[in-house]
Amino acid sequence: MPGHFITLEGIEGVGKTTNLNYVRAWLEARGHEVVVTREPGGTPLAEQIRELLLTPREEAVSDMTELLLVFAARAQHLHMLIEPALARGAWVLCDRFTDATFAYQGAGRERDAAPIAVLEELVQGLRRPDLTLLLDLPVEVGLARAKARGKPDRIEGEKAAFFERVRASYLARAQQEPDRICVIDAEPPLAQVQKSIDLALERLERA
Ligand code: Z5A
Repeated sequence: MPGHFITLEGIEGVGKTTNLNYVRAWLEARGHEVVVTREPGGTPLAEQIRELLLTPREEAVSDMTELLLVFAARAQHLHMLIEPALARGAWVLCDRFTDATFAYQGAGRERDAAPIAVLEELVQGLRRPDLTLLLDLPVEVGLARAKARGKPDRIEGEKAAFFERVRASYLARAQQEPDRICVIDAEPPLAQVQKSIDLALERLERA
């Protein structure tokens, strides 16, 4: 039986890493093989591309360069890790995926979504997540949480308006695809956030 593909999304500071570990434990306790990974990254080559993307640098990075690097990493990640894991029946748990590209390289950078949709088709074919947990927070709360963590990367250095566009894009996508994208209020204490996550996982397990 083919596996399941779950992604976690949201602006900085929403608690993706924290909740990814929670989802992993939830699935493993039910006897599933879980593969935890992230984007950009997930294989040695894709992790090198992540470094290129996120390291602050003096040379300006064009929006198209950024977009193509994201999809180059994704092509490698799908080929080497995600597709083989799903084929053997594992549950793949990925910290960010293509919703992030629409949100950051599209809305954040104020670029047309059409080329992103073309690359999505080219790189992924029909592959889409079965479930996306969209952790949602007001931007100022997320940025305050992220700031407490230390030095920002190249994208984290963007202004609040950039993250407002990113958040709005995520929420708009959730409205367009309510069966796949489950919006989780990430502001309450963790235990409450995780109760909402439980419900979404139970629904997917039953499906
Ligand atoms: N990017 C892109 O541009 N295009 C793409 O297509 C893709 C990615 C795939 C790296 O992502 C960058 O890549 C990202 C977008 C870009 N750039 N930025 N900026 P990342 O996912 O690796 O980076 P991140 O957004 O900084 O994620 P993170 O490290 O996983 O952080 P997080 O989501 O904020 O999670 P956290 O570390 O678990 O939580 C942050 C803090 O909040 C931490 O101290 C927690 O203890 C705390 N926390 C969590 N939940 C709560 C609750 N409920 N209450 C109180 N405190 C909490």
